[in-house]
Amino acid sequence: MKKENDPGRYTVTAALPYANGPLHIGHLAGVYVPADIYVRYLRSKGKEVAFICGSDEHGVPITLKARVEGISPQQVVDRYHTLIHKSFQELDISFDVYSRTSADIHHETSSSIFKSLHEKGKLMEKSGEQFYDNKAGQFLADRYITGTCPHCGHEKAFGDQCESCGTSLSPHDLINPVSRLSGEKPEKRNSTHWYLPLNEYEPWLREWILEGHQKDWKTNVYGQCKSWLDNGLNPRAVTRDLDWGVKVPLENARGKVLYVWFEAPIGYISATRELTRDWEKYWKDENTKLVHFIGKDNIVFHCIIFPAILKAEGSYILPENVPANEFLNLEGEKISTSRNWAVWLHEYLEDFPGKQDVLRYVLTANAPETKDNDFSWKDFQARNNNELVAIYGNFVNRTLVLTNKYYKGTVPAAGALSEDDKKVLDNVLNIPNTTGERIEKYHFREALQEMMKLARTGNKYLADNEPWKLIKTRPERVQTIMYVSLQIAAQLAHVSLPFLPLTSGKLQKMMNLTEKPWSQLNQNLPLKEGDQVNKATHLFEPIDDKAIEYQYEKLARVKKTNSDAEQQLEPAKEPVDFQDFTKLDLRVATVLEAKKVPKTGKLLELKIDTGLDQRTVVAGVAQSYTPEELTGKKVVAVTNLNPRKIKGIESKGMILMANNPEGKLVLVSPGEDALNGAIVS
Ligand code: B3M
Ligand code: ZN
Repeated sequence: MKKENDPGRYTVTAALPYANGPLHIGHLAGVYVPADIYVRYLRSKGKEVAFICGSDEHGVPITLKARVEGISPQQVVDRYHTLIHKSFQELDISFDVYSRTSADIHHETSSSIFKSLHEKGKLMEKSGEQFYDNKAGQFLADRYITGTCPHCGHEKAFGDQCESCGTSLSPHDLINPVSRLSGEKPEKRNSTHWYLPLNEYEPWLREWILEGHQKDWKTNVYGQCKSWLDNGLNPRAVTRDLDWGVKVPLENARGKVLYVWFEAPIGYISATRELTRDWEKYWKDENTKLVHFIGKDNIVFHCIIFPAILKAEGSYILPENVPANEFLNLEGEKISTSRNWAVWLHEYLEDFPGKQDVLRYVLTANAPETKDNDFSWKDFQARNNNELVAIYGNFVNRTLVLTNKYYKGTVPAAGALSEDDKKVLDNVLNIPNTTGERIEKYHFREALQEMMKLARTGNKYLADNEPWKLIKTRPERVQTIMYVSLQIAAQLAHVSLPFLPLTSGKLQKMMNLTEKPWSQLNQNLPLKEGDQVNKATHLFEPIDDKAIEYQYEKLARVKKTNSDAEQQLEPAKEPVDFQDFTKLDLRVATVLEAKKVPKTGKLLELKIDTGLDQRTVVAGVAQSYTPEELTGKKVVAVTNLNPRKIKGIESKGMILMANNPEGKLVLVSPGEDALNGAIVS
């Protein structure tokens, strides 16, 4: 049952964010901004679209967070569901429904799909050993357990996945498993679970993906699927011994819930049911095209496990495409919620009010479509100032200001078009096609570049033709120039819609345009002689260095907090009497000379002036200071230690040092005006 290439109806889903933290730019660039561009484009083409999302509110990350904060899982998800939903609305991501998996309709939908699979004999019941934490009195599913990854040796791999090498794991794979609840080695207890025999779907999956989608799925997506299939599929447990989640709807399943990755994707269906009674056409009609927007860590769940569930159930359509993105880094480092290394959407919206489109623009221009990519505040500023302000904004502003000045806002007659004018106008009609083609291929970066080509064309056209110089001498030519420029600006308003919805709306208003179906954008020029445009207001404004420095300061504070927390402090020492402390003779001294101790990488031989005498001290600081750097420095020396021979040199004392965050030694310095020989106490 092959679908026609361009069906009339689309179900577009965006990964359900975990309600255990706020949204950050990585989520936006990977999933929500591209999905929103795609959907706005489809709507503009007149397609019937259901754009589906909601919060993923089950799973161990949420119960662990609740435990750490001493609140209930429901309180955790209520807090973040509200925050996430609000941020999405402010960024103008145009979901048709934003639901949540703690909603009754989701519990009902997911348990009925489980029941249906169970009744059709599609699940296997199997009992086996599971890890159990005796102290905490509970089974340890997935992320409740950590240990060493058998593939890469990472010591903090989780029971479901190693975040270092990305391998998906089961708790039994971990070397030296430890409970995250008690920190103790868990014991094993018997427990019964329900499994989806994925291995039985392997031949079908191979045919459907490897043969059916080799051409149209992205290489990163196809590659991951192939490697899963080539490694062979095993039955997957779809239930867990937990109390937070969708209860397993069977008599003999007390204290068990559906595995979060079994029910969360069903959340797309539940949300569609919440949206409309007529939901089945979005999930059961062969003429509907289902597209999942996700990040690369979710590929296997959306391309293998969820399709197998849908196939087993039998009445649902399967995804046509799963355009997963790679990851976005921040200033060269992996974005991390736990390390607070992120640009949080709710903070961005506070720090840059009204600049939603700037973020959408930068994240699309930099989207990690084929490889991991980097976000930096410098680049953010440059793209705003040099592209949005200097090209797009500048062009539109000049065009409207001049039209108002010369013609009181009325679109002039085209007059005699030069070859160059004609070429530019051809471009105006052609760019909706080239932009749309790229969106349909999920090449959003390129699509954005096409849109920007139009702005660049306009900017260059005005600069080359300089109507302000000709207005006195060749007023007719200026009419033509302004006519052409106005067509470019108006088309820009239309073509920007999927990428920069707020800007597109503003510009349409400024130019008295009404939204036009995408398929008509290439038919006629957007304006006619005599149409009226309004006064210009600025679409974008420059972002100054201060605003960017503020963001860098924020990141520096995060770095500092993390490095303080990571410094492994030695345990406190046993108490001593004051008497014992005073036995040490600590004095201010000056380093007179310093030289390397031959054949050692670490040692310097120092000659110091202690006020009492000049003496030799050997210090292990050669990896932190050069001899030149130390010479002349004031130091604190312990002067009454018994002499020790080090590498044949008699060392009479030591100088005080401490570690810095990079693990280098720094002098404990008494200050330049301290006197040699003064007692340090
Ligand atoms: N909650 C998102 C994540 O891995 C995960 C997606 C579920 S989609 C059904 O961050
Ligand atoms: Zn690993």
